[in-house]
Amino acid sequence: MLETHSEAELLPILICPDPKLRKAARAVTPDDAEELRELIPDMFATMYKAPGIGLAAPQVGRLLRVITVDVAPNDEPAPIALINPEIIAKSEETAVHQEGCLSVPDQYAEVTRPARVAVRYLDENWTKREIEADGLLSACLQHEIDHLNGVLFVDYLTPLKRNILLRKLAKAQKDKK
Ligand code: K2U
Ligand code: ZN
Repeated sequence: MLETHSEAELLPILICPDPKLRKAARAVTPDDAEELRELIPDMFATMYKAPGIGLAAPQVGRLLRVITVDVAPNDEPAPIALINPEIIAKSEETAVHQEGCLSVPDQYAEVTRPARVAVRYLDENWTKREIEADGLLSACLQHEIDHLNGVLFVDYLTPLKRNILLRKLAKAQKDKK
């Protein structure tokens, strides 16, 4: 029987300092529709398995401007796929969140970002949407959109803190081998 739908598969997550994490991703075009039909479910499966509350395509080696988030407010799953997301407004007010990153495993640090953002994007049905976010969703959207521009949360730390964190990561990666 012809397989009409393939199960989502888990994708390998690139680990810092993989150079691909530092490249800017290109905008998605309608020509990418076919590839996205597989990539988006694969990104959700990979994100939930990690577990994570967000994932950006460059983290699984695809330099496309696509992110998936699910900050699961009060544990109700709330999966959102955002294609070509753009921050179109951000608050003056800032907020501090403890951030982690699936590409910087087991390292956490406080990051200060605008408290609220408005994001314009295309959803997986290519419908133009706009969301306003605060709290963890706001931090997560900014964190994932940073990934599309080759920016990692460690870039917001002081050079001293960043070096300590990246040295701990490198040691942990070596000890795993
Ligand atoms: O690597 C990623 O992009 C997933 C990030 C998402 C995140 C963004 C902002 C603040 C926290 C996390 C995480 O690794 S997902 C794991 C996680 C979940 C909740 C809090 C901290 C880390
Ligand atoms: Zn990340």
